[in-house]
This record gives sequence, C-alpha cells and structure tokens, in this order.
Amino acid sequence: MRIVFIGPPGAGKGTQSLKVASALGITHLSTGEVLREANEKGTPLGLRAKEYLDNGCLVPDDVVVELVAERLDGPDCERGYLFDGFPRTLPQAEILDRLLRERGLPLDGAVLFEIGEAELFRRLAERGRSDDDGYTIRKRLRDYAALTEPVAQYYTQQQTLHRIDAVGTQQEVFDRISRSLGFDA
Ligand code: B4P
Repeated sequence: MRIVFIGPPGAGKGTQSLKVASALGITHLSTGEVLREANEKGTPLGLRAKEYLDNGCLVPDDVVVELVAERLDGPDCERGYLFDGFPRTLPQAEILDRLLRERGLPLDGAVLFEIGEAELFRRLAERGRSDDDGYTIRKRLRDYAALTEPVAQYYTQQQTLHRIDAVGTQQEVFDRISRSLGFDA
C-alpha cells in the first residue's frame, strides 16, 4: 500500500503516520525527519537544507525529490510506504506520480489533515521545536496555503483524497483515518 499524508504544520502527520504505518506493516518515510537528521549530521544534503529548515521555509523541490527517489527502491519499501509531509508542492506531487508510474505502482490514498489555526498554534507552542516560534509558524502557514493546498486539490481531482478531521484525541484521529482508508485498527 502506498499512502501520502498532507496537512498544515503541527496537524499531527508525524504522530499519526507512525501508528498507521505500523498498523499496515509498511515503511514510514518522513521528509521532515530525514532533512532534520541530515542537518544534525552535517551531510551535504543537510547543509543545503539547514537555512530553509531554520527559517521555516520549504526545502527546494529538487533536494526533496532526490531524497525520495533514492528511498523508493529500498528493500524496506517493497511492501509499501507512507509518505509523511510529502508531497508539499504541486511539482512534488507530479514527480511522485511519475516515479510511481515508472514503477507501475498506484497511489492508494492521500490523507488530508484538516485543523484550525488556533489549535495548530497551541500544539506547536507545546511541541517547541526550533522552527515552532510564532513568526516562523505564520510563515509556514502562509506557505501551506499557497503551495500545499493545491496538492489537496490535485488529489481531489484524482479521486484519491481522504479528508480527515484532525481535532480530537490521537486515538480518535487514528480511528477516523483507519475507517476512511478501510483497514482494521
Ligand atoms: P515536518 O517534519 O513534516 O513537521 P510538521 O509539518 O511541522 O508537523 P506534523 O504535522 O508532522 O505534526 P506532529 O505530528 O509533529 O516538517 C518540518 C519542516 O521540514 C517543514 O517546515 C519544511 O521546512 C521541511 N520539509 C518537510 N517535508 C518537506 C517537503 N516535502 N518539501 C519541502 N520541505 C519539506 O504534531 C505536532 C504536535 O501536536 C506534537 O507535539 C504532537 O504531540 C501534537 N499532537 C499530535 N496529534 C495530536 C492530537 N490529536 N491532539 C493534541 N496534540 C496532538
């Protein structure tokens, strides 16, 4: 099974994707996590990503796509994968489609986390990561509206979008996702 999770920063994509990937026995791939790890290790990819991550900006598409393309053919991806936070722009969605087409694989579902701004600010203030200050959050939300919301429209047109109410306990949100994707929790 191949699934993507999209939603604004702090919507709970990372939290839920770990649970869903584990329930489905597929690999969890978080572009945010890979970029942060590369940054901490000081690899060439990390050094390129650092200024974007620190300022709450999206990392350029070519960097993210290179990272994703490398991972798709890993042995741990044979049973399927869940992309957490990818695609975040229309070009990324189109490239993912092409990568899947080349491998003769369909995308089984795109899950959109729906949540209001006040709850996002509350969650991110509590999480307190280095890119979770008020100014950076506002910038990330603007980027989300401009660059990532079109990705949700793209998947609506492809009839693969599952809209999920992301407000509630972690278990409630997980139950909504499992019902919508049609697997037993
Ligand atoms: P990500 O790592 O994807 O993180 P995020 O969007 O900020 O948060 P997420 O939605 O995963 O929320 P979480 O579960 O942590 O991105 C970070 C950065 O990486 C981006 O800004 C960008 O710079 C870069 N990046 C990543 N992918 C990219 C791409 N494809 N292209 C370009 N750049 C890219 O939850 C947040 C908090 O809420 C947590 O503290 C959690 O405990 C809490 N929470 C979760 N569920 C809850 C619930 N139901 N109730 C209450 N609290 C809850």
